[in-house]
Amino acid sequence: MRQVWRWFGPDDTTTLPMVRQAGAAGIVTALHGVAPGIVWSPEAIAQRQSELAAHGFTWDVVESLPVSEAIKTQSGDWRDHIDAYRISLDNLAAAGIQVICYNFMPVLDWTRTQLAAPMPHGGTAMNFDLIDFAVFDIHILKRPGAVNDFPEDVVEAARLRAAEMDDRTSNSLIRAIGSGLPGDQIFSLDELLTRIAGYDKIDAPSLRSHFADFLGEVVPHAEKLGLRLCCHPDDPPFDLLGLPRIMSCEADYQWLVDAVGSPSNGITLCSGALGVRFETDLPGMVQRLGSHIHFVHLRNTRRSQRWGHQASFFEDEHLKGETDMPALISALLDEQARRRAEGRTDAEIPMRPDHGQDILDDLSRGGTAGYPAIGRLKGLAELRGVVHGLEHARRTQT
Ligand code: DNO
Repeated sequence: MRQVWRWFGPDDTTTLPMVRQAGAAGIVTALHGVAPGIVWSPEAIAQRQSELAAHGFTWDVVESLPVSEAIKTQSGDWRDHIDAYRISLDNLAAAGIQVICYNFMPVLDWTRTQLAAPMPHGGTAMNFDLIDFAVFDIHILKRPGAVNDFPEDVVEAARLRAAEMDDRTSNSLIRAIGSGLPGDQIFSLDELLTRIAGYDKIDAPSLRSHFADFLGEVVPHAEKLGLRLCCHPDDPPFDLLGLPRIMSCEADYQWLVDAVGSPSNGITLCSGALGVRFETDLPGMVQRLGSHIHFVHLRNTRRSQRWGHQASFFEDEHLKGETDMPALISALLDEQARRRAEGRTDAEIPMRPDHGQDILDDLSRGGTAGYPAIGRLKGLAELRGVVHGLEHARRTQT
C-alpha cells in the first residue's frame, strides 16, 4: 500500500517537513477554501501542487471534492454544480491527479460529541456519545420530532443529562458537533435547522435516487478522464438529525458499484467509519468488493454501548479497537496481489492512517481535530509494521 498523509494546506500545524519525518510517501489534500459547487481552477490546483513539490511530495489523492447540498437535494443551482464538478475533474485530470474522494452525507460530515476525551494513558481521543448527541438534538437544537429518532432509554438519559449540563459543556458539545462540517463552514443552530429542513421531503430512497443521478452525470466523465472516484462512508454509519444516511454498510456499497458499472465508480474503505456497525465484516468486504477500492483509511474504534445500528464509541489506537487490523490489511494485500496478477496499473492502493489520538506534544500543538502529528505518526508506524510483518510471512511461506 502506498502510505499517504492528509495535509490541510499551508496553515496545517503538521508541516510538510514533519510529514516527511513520519515517512509518508504522498499527500492527500483538497482546496479547502473553495465552496462546494465552485470550480477548482487549474491555477489553484497548480499552486497546491507546487507547495507540495517544494517538499518533494506529490498530490496523490483529493479528499474531498465536495458534493454540494444543492446536488444532494436536487435544488437551486444543482445542475450548474454538476457542471462545475465535471470541470473540476477535467482540471484535476489535466494536473495528473487520479484519485478523487467524496461523500454523500446530508448536511453534516463526520460527527463527534467530544474532540478530546481523556484516555487512561494521559492522551485524548475523539468520542461519539449517543446520549450527548441526543442532548444536542433534542434539548439544544430542539429539532422537531428529534425524540422519535432515539431509543427511549437514550431520550430519558439525555433528559437527565441536559438538566445538569452547564454552558461550558454545552458549548463544547456544539463545537465538537460543528467540527465535522464540510470545509471550514460553521453554522449557527438556526442555519443548521434550515439546512435540515431542506431534506423534509427527502427520504433514503429519494436521496439514493439523487445519488444515482449524480453518479450517472459524473462517473462516465471520470472514466473518460481515467480518474478513480471513491465514496467515503457515513461517519458514524447511521442516520443523524433525522437525515437519511445511505452509505453506511456493505449493502450500500454493493448498491453503489451496481448503480453505475465502471472502474471509475469506487470505494473509499474507511475502517473507522464502517467498523462502528457491529455487523461489518471488513476483511470480507475487501474480498467481495475489493476490486472497487481506490483509497483506504485505516482507523479503529471501540463501541461503549450499542442500540441496533446506533452506538456510542471512541477512537481507539490503530491496532486496538474492535477491527481486526491485521486481518483487514491481509485482505488488502491479497487484493493488491490479485490486481498485480491482472496487470492493473492501480495495484498499489493509497492508504492513510486516519485520525489519531492526541499524545505527547500533540496535546499542546493544536490543529485540525483528529489529525495530530504524533498520534498519526504512531498509527502509521504501527500499520506499517503490520504490513511489513505480513509481507515477510508471505515471502517466507511461498
Ligand atoms: C474525517 C474524514 C471525512 C472525509 C470525508 C470524505 O476525518 O475521513 O471528513 O474526509 O467524509 O468526503
